[in-house]
Amino acid sequence: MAMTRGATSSLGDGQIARLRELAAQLRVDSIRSSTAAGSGHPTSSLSAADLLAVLIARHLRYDWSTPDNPANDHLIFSKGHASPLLYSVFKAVGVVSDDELVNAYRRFGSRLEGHPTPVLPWVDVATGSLGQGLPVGVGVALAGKYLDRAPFHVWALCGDSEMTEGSMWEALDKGGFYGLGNLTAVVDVNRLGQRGPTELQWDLEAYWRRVEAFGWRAAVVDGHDLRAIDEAFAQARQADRPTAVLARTVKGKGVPEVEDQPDWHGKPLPADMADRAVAALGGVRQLQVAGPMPQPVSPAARSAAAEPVTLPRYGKGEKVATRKAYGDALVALGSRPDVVVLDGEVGNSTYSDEFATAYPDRFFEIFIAEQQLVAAAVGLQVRDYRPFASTFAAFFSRAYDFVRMSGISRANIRLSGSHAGVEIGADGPSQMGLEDLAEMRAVNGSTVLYPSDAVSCVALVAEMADRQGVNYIRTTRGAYPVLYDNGESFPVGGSKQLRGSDHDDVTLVGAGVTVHNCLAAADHLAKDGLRVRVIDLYSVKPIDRPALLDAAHTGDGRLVIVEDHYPEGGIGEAVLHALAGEPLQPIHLAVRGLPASGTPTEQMDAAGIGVNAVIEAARALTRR
Ligand SMILES: Cc1ncc(C[n+]2csc(CCOP(=O)(O)OP(=O)(O)O)c2C)c(N)n1
Repeated sequence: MAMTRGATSSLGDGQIARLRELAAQLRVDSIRSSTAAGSGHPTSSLSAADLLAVLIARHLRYDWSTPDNPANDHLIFSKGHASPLLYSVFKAVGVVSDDELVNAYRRFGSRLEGHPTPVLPWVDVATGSLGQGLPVGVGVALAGKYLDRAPFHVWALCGDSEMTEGSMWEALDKGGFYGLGNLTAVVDVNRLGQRGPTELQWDLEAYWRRVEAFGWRAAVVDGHDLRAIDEAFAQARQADRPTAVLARTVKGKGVPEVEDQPDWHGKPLPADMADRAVAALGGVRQLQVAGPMPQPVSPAARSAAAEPVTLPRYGKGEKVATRKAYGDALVALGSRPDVVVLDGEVGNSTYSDEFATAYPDRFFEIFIAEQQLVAAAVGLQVRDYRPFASTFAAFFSRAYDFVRMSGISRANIRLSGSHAGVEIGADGPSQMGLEDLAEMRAVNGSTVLYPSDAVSCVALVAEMADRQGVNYIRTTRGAYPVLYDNGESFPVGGSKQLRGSDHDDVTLVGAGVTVHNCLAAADHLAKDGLRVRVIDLYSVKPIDRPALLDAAHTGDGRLVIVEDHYPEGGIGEAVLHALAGEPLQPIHLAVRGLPASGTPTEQMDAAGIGVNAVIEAARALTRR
């Protein structure tokens, strides 16, 4: 393991003195803001102050007056709890005032939230759930290297305890695989985590071996040696593979009373201690730093003109799986140069491989790394691409914290979960998405769609392309008849009435595969003389309350809701919530208990969501 010593850094003594002053200001402001707020993480900020001083003054190419300049570098605080340092950086570059920093940080209504979010125009994504910033940085760097082909660089500040998150190693793996020379992880190895020493403490050699094994360059530096940091960053920018700057630092550096002390994580300095520390650091400063500006770029991909999207067409009655229609729709959307597709090594099951064949330059195989799959999508949308990421519905649960944080990031992403429910049949419960609707419905600002046929599926995939927020579409493994005419519209928030009149006795509400069970049941019940309405609830969130209300009023509140999902948080609860306060006679058919293997029909019958169960439920309601 070789240490970067700073021997080739061009920094003269005057520049070093100015950087020292800047670092002192970042320390002073981190202390003042957190002490004034009465909360925050000053010691986590102090350890990285020298790293950030050198970065913003000398290496981060950023036009602070135009945060949406596509040529800007990206700065991601993966250790988002070091927000006092980030906001002190924003003061030092002149975009946040000293008054706001000290008097608004962590206060109610302030944009300087406890952990950074994109309400601040210089923040790409929300961080604070550790292990997310670097994986998102991989997505941003993928866009830079393969799509924009622009010279911007991505810098991610990471904590050393954060490095034990598996998602960080998913990011290191994919950063190495894709040769992301435009990505640098700056690891603040300050030996301490939240409750005490980290797993590797100051074993820099172990970090070095690990990151090199993942195909990264490792630069080991004393994280308080400004020349060494400068040299490491300069080399990182020139590298043809990603760099991890492994910086040996001291937590609380600059305040001897707390330096390298275990009990100071996440604690502001008391006022008297803060006063002493600020005085010892040379007092309050109002330095402004002007770092390097980006070179203008014209991103390659976006200069290509979009051709009109022509959605695939299907014959009514033809049996087509919605997962296949999803793949077909992606290919159609590929005429838009901003559409990109990511896969979790199941592209031949989700049919995203159709896009891979048609548009290999805009397809990213993330392999079996679902956290990185979602994070890469988030990173790509930072660069204004429209990512579609797909895997089995069940496996998004591995990445759920990334989906949750996407909601906080106000990220515009599109997720497709295939192989939903017991309908998948023989593979058994490990492969069945039975919780995904609940997971996705719970995300801030999400949209949840569940088409029953190929025509509605392609229409909804097209709708998703232009929607904001976290958009989820659930697809089915098996092939079922096409129900709709090509070109029919499926607005998000709507539903379709497939059977019924103004005088129905009972309404059957299904979505996805259970729509087909409802239709078969309705046809059977009609022979008994029952007037049955069938609603295809293809938009689970937002939900079509007027249509449900009308059904409830028409049928005296008699509703059979059928879903291939556990009862908690699925379609039944969505419908009942939408109709809260209405006089209802609902029967909620959902998967209860643990399925095993079998044919799709056996599975649905055993779970009590098959055709016979729907018929029985409707009869039970109308007999009352
Ligand atoms: C996923 C996740 N788990 C736990 C936490 C709680 N937490 C906040 S900071 C921290 C310690 C981080 O230590 P390190 O990465 O070494 O950063 P440092 O503060 O030492 O610079 C923990 C456990 C979190 N924010 N996110």
